[in-house]
Amino acid sequence: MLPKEFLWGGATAANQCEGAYLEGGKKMNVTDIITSGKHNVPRRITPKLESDAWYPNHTAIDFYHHYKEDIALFAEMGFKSYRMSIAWTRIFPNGDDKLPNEEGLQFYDEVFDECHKYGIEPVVTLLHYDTPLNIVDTYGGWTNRKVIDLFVTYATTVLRHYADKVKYWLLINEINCIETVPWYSAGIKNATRENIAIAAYHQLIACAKTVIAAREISLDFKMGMMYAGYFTYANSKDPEDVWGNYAFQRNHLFYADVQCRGYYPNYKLKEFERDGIVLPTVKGDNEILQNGTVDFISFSYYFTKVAGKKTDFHNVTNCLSDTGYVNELLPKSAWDWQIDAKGLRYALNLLYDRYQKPLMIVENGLGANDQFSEDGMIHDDYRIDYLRNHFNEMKDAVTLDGVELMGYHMWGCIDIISFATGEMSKRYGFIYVDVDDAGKGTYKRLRKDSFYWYQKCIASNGEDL
Ligand code: BGP
Repeated sequence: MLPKEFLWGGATAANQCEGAYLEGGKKMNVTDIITSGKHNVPRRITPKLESDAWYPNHTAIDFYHHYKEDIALFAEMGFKSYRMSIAWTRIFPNGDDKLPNEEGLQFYDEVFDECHKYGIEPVVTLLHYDTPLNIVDTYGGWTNRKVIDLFVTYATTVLRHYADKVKYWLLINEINCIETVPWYSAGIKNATRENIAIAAYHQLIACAKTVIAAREISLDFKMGMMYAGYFTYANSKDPEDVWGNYAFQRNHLFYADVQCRGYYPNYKLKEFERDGIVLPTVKGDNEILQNGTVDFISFSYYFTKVAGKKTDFHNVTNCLSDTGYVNELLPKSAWDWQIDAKGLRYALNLLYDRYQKPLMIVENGLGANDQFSEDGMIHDDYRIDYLRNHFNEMKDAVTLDGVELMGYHMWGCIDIISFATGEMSKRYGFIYVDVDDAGKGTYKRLRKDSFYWYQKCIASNGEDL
């Protein structure tokens, strides 16, 4: 049995659901200048908005105006928690404003009040791929140490303002993906090894400083890091592949190592030494890392990958793409993401064994090309099967392996913009939203079969699958 206080919920991100990209005082962030892509056509960063290009994050699913309806639907499913993010640019539109934007603070006050109306606990990500564009234009993004204090000012402002409404905070979404999506993660245009290492250093210091400040604001806060689940299997039993896989996976886990243990591990320092990368350390930084470790680890899990002697960690062009090898034993989604339910048990044990800290799944789910049946419904049995298989492995990790798991949040609990492709047609939700890849539609919401299945799952605390 899962613990009775298990947080069953769902997840979204501001930039992928809110829309209203210039409303309520908000200014642009790095996602607002990225065009839509397609399954195999990458999205484009356009420093100047192009009149004939489509920018899906500008409207998304208009959660900004539909949040009451959407949260009511989450409550109908029985959500205990809802993982969402605050857009930095709603609170400090330029990222460096002297005072916060009251309209932005008000918007999230209303969202959190709506959640609490139904007994839903918010789980709030402070930065989910949406660094203010002005931070990039004026400071050059996270390679500039100044951004540390700008982020800490933003973070402590919302931590203080929502202290009595939000207990669970996630620092930087998928912080290990700075290596592969540096623009989304850190507003880095020139993604050299050095720039990524420097920006990552500043983000890790910013996270630690935020945790230290959080302890002063409320002892009730639970501060979590957010790790992009890079869980890989060796491409063969060749020791070179086994080592290559180990090194690849550890390069991602490095970001969790620092946030959970409070220091840069030797294997990373030796790598930087070999590669002539000099970290921009400042006196006092080591103490900050040491004192700013997190309470729990949240992570995303979509797939496992395969890695080996030929996988070069620093040349993986997209955090969600293959590491060069496909596991032909596994089925794949319509977007070629390998489906591996057993891998979730492996992932939960790997993280728990390495850090002995409580875990929280804050992203998992199946992006699919949902279609209506003649009866006007969406019979997404494939999504129910995916979730049932993953929940069985998740329960085994808890009941058979003793993993401490705080909760589960299905990614895209309502259809939202795909991060990698900008499409709406890559649908994850329990709730269908009538918007197409060009932003056209009625924006009406519709319950899929999985909506009712998840309702029963939550009501039985994961027993009735
Ligand atoms: C993760 C991001 C999420 C979400 C997810 C699914 O990396 O943290 O924001 O988008 O990927 O990816 P996609 O939306 O491209 O299917």
